Order: sequence, then C-alpha cells, then structure tokens
Amino acid sequence: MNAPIPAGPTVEIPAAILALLRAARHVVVLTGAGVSAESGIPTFRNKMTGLWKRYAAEDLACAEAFRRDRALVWGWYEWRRKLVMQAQPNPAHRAIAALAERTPRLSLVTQNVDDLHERAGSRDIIHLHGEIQRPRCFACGQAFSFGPGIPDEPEGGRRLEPPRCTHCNGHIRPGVVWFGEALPEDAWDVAARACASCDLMFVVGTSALVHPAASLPEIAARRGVPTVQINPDATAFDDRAHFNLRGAAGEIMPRLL
Ligand code: BV8
Ligand code: ZN
Repeated sequence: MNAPIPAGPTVEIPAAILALLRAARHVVVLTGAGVSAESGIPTFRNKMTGLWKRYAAEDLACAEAFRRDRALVWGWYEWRRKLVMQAQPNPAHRAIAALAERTPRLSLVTQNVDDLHERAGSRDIIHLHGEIQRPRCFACGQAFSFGPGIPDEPEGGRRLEPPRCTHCNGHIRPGVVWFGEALPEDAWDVAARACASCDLMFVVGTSALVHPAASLPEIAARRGVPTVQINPDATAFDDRAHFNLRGAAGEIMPRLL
C-alpha cells in the first residue's frame, strides 16, 4: 500500500476544475518529463551533466546518433535507466493512479519512457514514445530482456557497447521512439481516440514542443473540452489551455485528488 499522498499548500485550484472533475465521464491525462522531475529524473529542458553535458537530448535520441556512435547512445540510455531504477514514483504519479480509481474512465497517455506510472499503480498506460525497459534489436526487432539489477553506471556516464541480438547478432537499441521515427501506430490511435472522446483533459509536465504528441491537447481543445495545464513554467500550450495551474505536479495532483 503506498504511503498517503501529502497535500500541498499553495497554488489556488479553481472550484470549476473540481466540479468538472467530479462530473467527468472520461478524463485524459497527458504527461511529460515534468511528472517525473520530482522523482529526480532530469527533464529534456534540464541542461545535461557529465559525459552528456556537451550534447542536447535531441542529438542523442535519434537513429543517426546510434549509427554514428552506438556506444555513446547506449551508454546514455543505460545511465538514464539506472536513474529510473533508483527513482521512486512521486506524489504526482501516485495521485494520477488514485484518480483513475475514482473516475468512470481515465486514459493515461505519457511521453515518458520511464516506468514510474506503472510502479505507482497506473494501468493500461499509453507510451507514445516507447519504454526504456523494453529494448529491441535494431536489425530484426526481436525484444531483448535486461538481466536483473541496476546498471552499474558511473555518475558522469560512459560509452558502453550495446548487447547483441541472440537471433541475428544485430545491435540491441533502446525501446524508445527516436526523433525522426514514427510513433507506434496503436499507441497513437488509442491516444488520439481518447482525446476525441474525453470530456476533460489534464496536460501535466510537458513543454508541449514535441510533435505529434503536442497536438493531442488540441484534439480535445477544438471540441470545446476543458483542458487543464499543470506546469511551473510557461509552455507552448499556454494560450490554448483553459486553465493554467502554475505549480509542481507533485504538489497539485494530490490536491486535485
Ligand atoms: C516524427 C523518447 C515523423 C526518446 C522522445 C520542426 C517542427 C515541428 C516538428 C518537427 C520539426 N522538426 C522535426 C520535427 C518532428 C519531431 C519534433 O517534434 N521535434 C521537436 C524538437 C521540434 N518529432 C519527431 O521526430 C517524432 N517523430 O515526427 O516522425 C515520421 C512520420 C512517419 C514515418 C516516419 C517518421 C518523434 C518524437 C519523439 C521523440 N522521442 N522521447 C527518449 O526519451 O530518449 S521525445 C522526448 O522529448 C520526450 O518523450 C518528450 O516528448 C519530449 C520532451 O518533452 P517533455 O516531456 O515535455 O519534457 P521537457 O523536458 O521538454 O519539458 C519538461 C516540462 O516539465 C517543462 O515544461 C517543465 O516546466 C515541466 N516541469 C518541470 N518540473 C515540473 C514540471 N511540470 C510539473 N511538475 C514539475 N515538478
Ligand atoms: Zn536481431
């Protein structure tokens, strides 16, 4: 049983949002890196450190980078996977999981490749950009399973040769959607359909810059569905969000609950 979700004291939550939440039949929650920030997972906006400090995430999260220097890219993902495995779900993850138990229908769509929503108890999670814990062969696509235990990665990161595929001896690649790669069709279809049928949508911890994920709130907004953004900073979605709760997800989500 998870510890009780502590409520936060500050950002004002309009009563209208609570009324909408109580009346909602189908809620969509779209999350980005910001929902895992309070678990200690750096977001894409954060400047990277160590070996990665001279790179932007977009320069490493692509097939070209893997083809050019697979050990650098695999090392980066193993470094990130270690952070994910050492992290715990935070009150935002837990509140979203609890909200699903109290809503007739809740579709959780995430851009994150970590498994913190799963570990907080959420189910049927739509991973638009894949999952760091599900690598596959770059050549034949066969799934690869990591051994038990946390990767033994140095603080500053390192280059690391990826494992080979037992089926075709190809290189194993991270199970994520890289820039320039298409999203999994089924994930996109389910997410887009959920936004086309929901009556309330939360957009939590995303800079709303990466497409096509960033166009999902628009599918709801143009139907007149209320959209609630939760983010301490300004985002590309600011002028389209019906409500803008300027605060941390770990503070606001438990209070919504
Ligand atoms: C595709 C997995 C075509 C990998 C990721 C020019 C214009 C428009 C589009 C493009 C363009 N040039 C290229 C494109 C397309 C490109 C794109 O959108 N680029 C952007 C940079 C402009 N998109 C693609 O390439 C997509 N594919 O288009 O394919 C195609 C079609 C058919 C056939 C073949 C090809 C693929 C995009 C997916 C890339 N993969 N992730 C990995 O994780 O390594 S994207 C990755 O970055 C994330 O998944 C996420 O989507 C994005 C980062 O965004 P956020 O999650 O929002 O995180 P960010 O750090 O940006 O922001 C954090 C937010 O949290 C901030 O707002 C911050 O204020 C807030 N925050 C901080 N703390 C908290 C908080 N919020 C709440 N509480 C807190 N405590
Ligand atoms: Zn293979």
